[in-house]
Order: sequence, then C-alpha cells, then structure tokens
Amino acid sequence: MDIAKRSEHNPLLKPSDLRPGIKGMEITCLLNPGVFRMNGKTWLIMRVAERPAQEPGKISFPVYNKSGKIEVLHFDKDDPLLDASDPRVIKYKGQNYLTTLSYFRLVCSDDDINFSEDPAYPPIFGKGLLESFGIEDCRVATMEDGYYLTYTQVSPVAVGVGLMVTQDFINFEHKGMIFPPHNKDCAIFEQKINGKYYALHRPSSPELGGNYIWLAESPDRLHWGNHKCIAVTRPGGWDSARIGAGAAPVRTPEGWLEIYHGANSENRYCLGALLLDLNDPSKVLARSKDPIMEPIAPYEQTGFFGNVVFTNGHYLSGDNLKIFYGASDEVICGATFSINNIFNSLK
Ligand code: MAN
Repeated sequence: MDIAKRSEHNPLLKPSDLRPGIKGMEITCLLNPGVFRMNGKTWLIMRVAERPAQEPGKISFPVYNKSGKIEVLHFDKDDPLLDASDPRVIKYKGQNYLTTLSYFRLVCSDDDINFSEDPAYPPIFGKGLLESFGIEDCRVATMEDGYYLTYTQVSPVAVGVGLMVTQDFINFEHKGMIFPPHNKDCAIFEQKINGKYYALHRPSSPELGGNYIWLAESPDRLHWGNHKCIAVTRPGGWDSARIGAGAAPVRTPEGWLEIYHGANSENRYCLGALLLDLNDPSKVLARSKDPIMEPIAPYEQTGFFGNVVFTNGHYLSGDNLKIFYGASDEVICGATFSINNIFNSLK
C-alpha cells in the first residue's frame, strides 16, 4: 500500500526552473537528489541531466573527451545499427552511451517547498576518464568529520561508486572509485557500528545472481571488505528485476531503517523498506512485502522515463521522514513517511 504523503506542491523542481549549466545545452531532467541539512536549511544535491536541443532525425548528446572538454556526439536515428529504444541509453556497435550528461547542483530551502540556488555553491561536474559520461545519484552521509558523498561514476569502461568528502560543499576532496564496476546505489551509514564503518552497495552479477543489495565494512570509508549479500530480488514481485539502497539508513530503536528502490522487468520503480539489526546490519529483520510508495501521481507516471519513483535522500523530523525523490526521471518531488506507519507496514 502506498503510504507516502506527497507534497501538494509537487513537482517541487522541474527542468525549466533552472538555466542550463553547460554552454549550448538544455536541461532535460532534474532527478534523484541527495539531501542534507546545513545552516538550518534543507539542501538538495540534485542530478541535472543535459543535452543539446535535438534536431529532427538525429540523436545528439554530450560527453567529456580525453582532454576533459565537452564534445557533442551525433547519431543518425535511422542507422540500423542504432538501438535507441530506451530514452536513457543508446547502444551502437556494442558500445553503450547515455543520452544525457549528468552533473550535480545544489539548491536550498527554508520551507521544503521553494528551493533556490545560492551562487556561493558552484555546480559539481564529473572529472577524469571514469566520469566522462557524467556523475549521478549522489547520497550524502552527514558524519562527525564532514559530509561523505557517494555517487555513480559513469564512463565507457565502467559504472562504479565514487566518493567525495566535503566540509562546506565548496571544496571537495575527490577520493576516487571506492566500489569498482559494476556498482552503484551506495549509502554509507552515518555512524560506526562496533568500531567499523558500514555501507550498502549494489554490485551487479548478471550470470549468477543479479542486482542485489550488499553490505560492506571499512576501517576508514575508503577500503571496503567483508562483503555480504543482504537482500535479493523477488520473482514475480514489484522488486523482481533490481533493488538498490536509497539514502543512509535511519537509526531507530528497532533497527536501521533503509528505504530502498525496487524495479520489475517493465522498469517500474517503487520504494520499499528494510529493517536491519542495530548491532549486525547484515541481519534483515523485516522487509516490505508490498511497496510503501508506487508511481501513481501523473508526474510519476509520465515524463522522460515514466513510472519511476526513486529516492536517495531524506532527513528525519520527529516521526516524519521527509524524503525527496525523482519522479519519471524528470522532476524532483517531496513526500513524507511516518516512521510509525512504515513499521506497521512491515508487521
Ligand atoms: C537507474 C538509475 C537511476 C534512474 C533509474 C530509473 O536505477 O539510472 O538514476 O532514476 O534507473 O531510470
């Protein structure tokens, strides 16, 4: 059952609300923001996806070339070797490309409704070969010694998880790839457990196994080991094709509560919850049988890539979990879950 209380102001942000950040491009999508609180405000680190205005008969999209400059590639829509059936990806002669280039931009708000940019916080662009197709879906772990940002690094050689650390969202320490390919959906726990750091991550193992949620531990948040698979997809269900962690789990007296996404073979993305043991988060105490949020609002069903609700950011306010999410891979929305209602749904 869908137990999310959607903001009546949804969508909160749409592509036309901002100016493109790359010269000659248009904003195609705003999506999947990481969330943190700073200076009494709510901040979103949004993924902004851009491409040039599309000409008839062509597909054009930007990539970073070897010298780190943005270059536009063009494909002929009628080329029989081109597979453009998915609006997000194109396949050509055995190589996959993304139809847009993503980077991050910050917006903040006093009321969780009106978000605006602050010119003191510049956009964050991908850097280097491993980010030459862009950076996506940033999670923010707010920790004692700074903000730990995990995000997807995309390039022709890999999809993996990158780490950046910042104190102020102006200066960033780039720590490189912490989970090698194919991996994404990484959320670092915001507190140590028995002296160790923990993270959820999502390696893909297509021949044996699948797109499952794993847990790893680390002494320093750079080196990860003792990997364990803690949740798998469920045949026939709403989360039958892939599952992945959302934001850092919330510590509750009952356990670590994780809001995760699951998709079926039709690429319909819903949200569910996992409850993990406080002392040993590899133990799953409960898992949603049915989604706690499904794409049911019109803006969640139609857009750049319809039938998607995808979250990787929230903050806790009393019993309320304020989530921000990407809808239809095009607009950013807000919703509230009562933690209590989530627990009731897990019984
Ligand atoms: C993948 C990621 C997300 C995206 C969903 C739905 O999981 O690329 O960023 O929102 O697919 O398209």
